[in-house]
Amino acid sequence: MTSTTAGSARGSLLILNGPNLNLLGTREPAIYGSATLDDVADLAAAAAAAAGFSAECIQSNHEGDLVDAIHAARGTAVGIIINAGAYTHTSVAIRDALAAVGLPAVEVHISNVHRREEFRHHSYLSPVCDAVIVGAGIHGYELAVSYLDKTLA
Ligand code: CA2
Repeated sequence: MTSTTAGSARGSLLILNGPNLNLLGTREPAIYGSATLDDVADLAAAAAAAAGFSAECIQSNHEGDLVDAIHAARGTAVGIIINAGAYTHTSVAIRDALAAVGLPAVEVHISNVHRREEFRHHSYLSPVCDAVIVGAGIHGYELAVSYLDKTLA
């Protein structure tokens, strides 16, 4: 799933969502709430637009697609917001891609991963992200846009 808003003065934010996040709003509402991924894309795009950014929202269940999207952001985006889903806890490839492009990046998790199973407590991505937002529900995406709004020129 990909959606893109029209160009803006401050440039584009890449908003990346990883595996199974396409199921948002269909199952596990106690953990992930009832909003859908389209709702997340709309919310993030609206927050981006209010701050003068455009937004490209991409979801993929495939690690290599996420790596490709991060590479493509070099030269096209000014910042990255990433919820890599379960790849957060496994993917050296996504970590290396984020480090390689060197764009400001914010890691977002809808749930409070630290209140959940031990295997969710470690993120390969946090050390290469500028900020990490967990447990704020889908509001975390707006907080991530706000962080980039405040920290990007
Ligand atoms: O809390 C988050 O945002 C997570 O990144 C979500 C991932 C999970 O593996 C991470 O540990 C934390 C899982 C996304 C699965 O999304 C679903 C949504 C609705 C129904 C089923 C799965």
